[in-house]
Amino acid sequence: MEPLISSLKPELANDNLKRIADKVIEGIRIDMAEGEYLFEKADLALLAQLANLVNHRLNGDYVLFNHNFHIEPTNLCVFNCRFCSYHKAAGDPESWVFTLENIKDIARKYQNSNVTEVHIVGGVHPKWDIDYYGKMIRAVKDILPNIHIKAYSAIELDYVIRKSKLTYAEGLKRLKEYGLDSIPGGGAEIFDPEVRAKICPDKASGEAWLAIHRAAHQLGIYSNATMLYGHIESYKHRVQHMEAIRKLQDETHGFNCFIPLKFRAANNPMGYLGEVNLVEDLRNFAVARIFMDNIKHLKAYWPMLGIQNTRLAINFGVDDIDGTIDDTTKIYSMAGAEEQKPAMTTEKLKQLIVESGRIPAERDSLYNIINVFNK
Ligand code: V47
Repeated sequence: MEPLISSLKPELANDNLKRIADKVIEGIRIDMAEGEYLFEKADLALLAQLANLVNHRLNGDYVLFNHNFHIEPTNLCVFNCRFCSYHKAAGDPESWVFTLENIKDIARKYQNSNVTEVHIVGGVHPKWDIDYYGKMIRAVKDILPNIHIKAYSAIELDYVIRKSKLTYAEGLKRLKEYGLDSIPGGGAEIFDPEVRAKICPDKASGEAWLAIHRAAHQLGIYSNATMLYGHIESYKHRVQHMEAIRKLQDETHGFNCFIPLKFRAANNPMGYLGEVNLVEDLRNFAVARIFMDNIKHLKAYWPMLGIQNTRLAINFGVDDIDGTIDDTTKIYSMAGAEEQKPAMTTEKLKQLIVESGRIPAERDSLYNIINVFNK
């Protein structure tokens, strides 16, 4: 059901908010100053109404999920992101490096299952070259020939492609030949160079992240975009970040979804900052939904947000809650997310969506709906 936004309009005492709300209701894009204004001044109820309206126009009552698992090939990393709880030095008892055989063993667990996607992402190993990254893809496809491979953040790609002395287009083309299907959204963090200098000083810049995704889209490789929020960034930084992604999407139409990722504070050098509260999470989802008018899907990644909060986020513009995941990611459990062993059965995912008053639908990795669960 279309939200009753008209009933809210006369109650807005603030003229600026009224003007912004009118634009959203009329389907007109809001600009950066208006995005910032929503972050600063709009109350939760208005944001929910507007975000629901935008989402409903794009996605109706469907909330999507898929059947996926993760492979995290290593947590060794040449970079030192200060928010990271996951990377370890070589020799640390908590470090790991998978061989191609290890990767095949993981893939074998999903033979005869209903998974349609594997998400491969990890630390940036100092020694691996582009062909090793390709061989990891091929190892999975040898065992699961029909699986969609969403692999490697722009940070891994930037490092290994440059190391292999290739252009982004050449490197991506090579990985596509090995079987790469799409690219996850990791590594975007906040694009602003001053923020980046403080939270992830030594890794690829925002421009490099955008250039990798542009090159991928030009080769017909779809991708996702993320934003790490709730640390030292300001609302302006969030809006600038979203604007850069919105602009690239106008140019390429290659982003499938936008994924705000809440900074989690356990076991990392930025932990002293603490974490933003749930209201801030919901406000952030809503503004993202309103601002990113050209990206159809907004994902809440439930292992990061927690199951109860994901249920709430569905009423703040979220239409995608990722997948079953099956206990295969450590990035968030090591950073203190409450789902220590992230796995959800299809039944639980469906129940979560139904309890939010929406219709669960299983999607594939390119967001085609495969199954609708009406009852
Ligand atoms: O880039 C790392 C984030 C990202 C912390 O594309 C942290 O479908 C919070 O990008 N607190 C990697 N966040 C994960 C990622 C992702 C996840 C799910 C789905 C998709 C997709 C992509 O995780 C990193 C960083 O932004 N991260 N440490 C932390 N302490």
